[in-house]
This record gives sequence, structure tokens and C-alpha cells, in this order.
Amino acid sequence: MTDCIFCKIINGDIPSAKVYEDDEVFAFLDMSQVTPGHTLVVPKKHVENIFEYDEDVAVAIAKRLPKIANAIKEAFPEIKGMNIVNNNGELAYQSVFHTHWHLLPRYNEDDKFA
Ligand code: DGP
Repeated sequence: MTDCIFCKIINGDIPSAKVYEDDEVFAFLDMSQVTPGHTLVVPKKHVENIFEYDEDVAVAIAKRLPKIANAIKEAFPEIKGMNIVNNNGELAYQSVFHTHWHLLPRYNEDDKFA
């Protein structure tokens, strides 16, 4: 989709700090870095949110989450846990309408990042 920020990131038209890429999935650091290593995992196919997923998109994301979570944990050895969050629809705080999964690393005393 031409006016989608995340499609532009996937295509390399907007720079990003890439964490992972294969033929179906792209992952990059969220610009807000709620905690260090905060990553967004997105399907390359433009899908607005969970209400539009087909099984291929669901499987593509689900299959990669553990691998990407472990890669982030390796890069940030102080990680002690991780929240995985997916907002769907404006009312649910979705602000970019290309579906994405937030991987939010948790650290001891990470309220200091708030
Ligand atoms: P959500 O509220 O769940 O739709 O989260 C959207 C996230 O996308 C938000 O945490 C900030 C991030 N974001 C928006 N635009 C960009 C961008 O151009 N680059 C990067 N790296 N992140 C972005």
C-alpha cells in the first residue's frame, strides 16, 4: 500500500533499524523504545489488523515470534521478561494501520524508562 508507513519501511523507502527479515515477515526497532530493544514485528503483506488476518498471516507471525524474541534477548542480555502486545483498531490504541506486534523487553526496575 503506497501511503502506509510500515510498507515503506519494509520496502526500504523509509530507514529503520532492522532486527529480522525473511520472505514473509519484517521486524524493526520501534522509534519510541518504551524499553531498550522494543521491536515491531510485521507481516510484509499489508493487513490492517487482526480482523483481516488470513491463516497464512497468522501462522507467519506466530512462527517467528519466539525466534525474534530470543534474538532480542541475546542482543540485550539484561532482559528478564517480555510483553507481547498487538493493538487492533483506534479504540484499542492502534495508530499505524498495518498490523504489528510489539515485543517489549522487561528489565529489573524498568519503571525508570517510563
Ligand atoms: P500502535 O500504537 O500499536 O499502532 O503502535 C505504533 C508504533 O509504531 C508506535 O509505537 C510508534 C511506531 N512507529 C510509528 N511510525 C514509525 C516509524 O516511522 N518508524 C519506527 N521505527 N516506528 C514507528
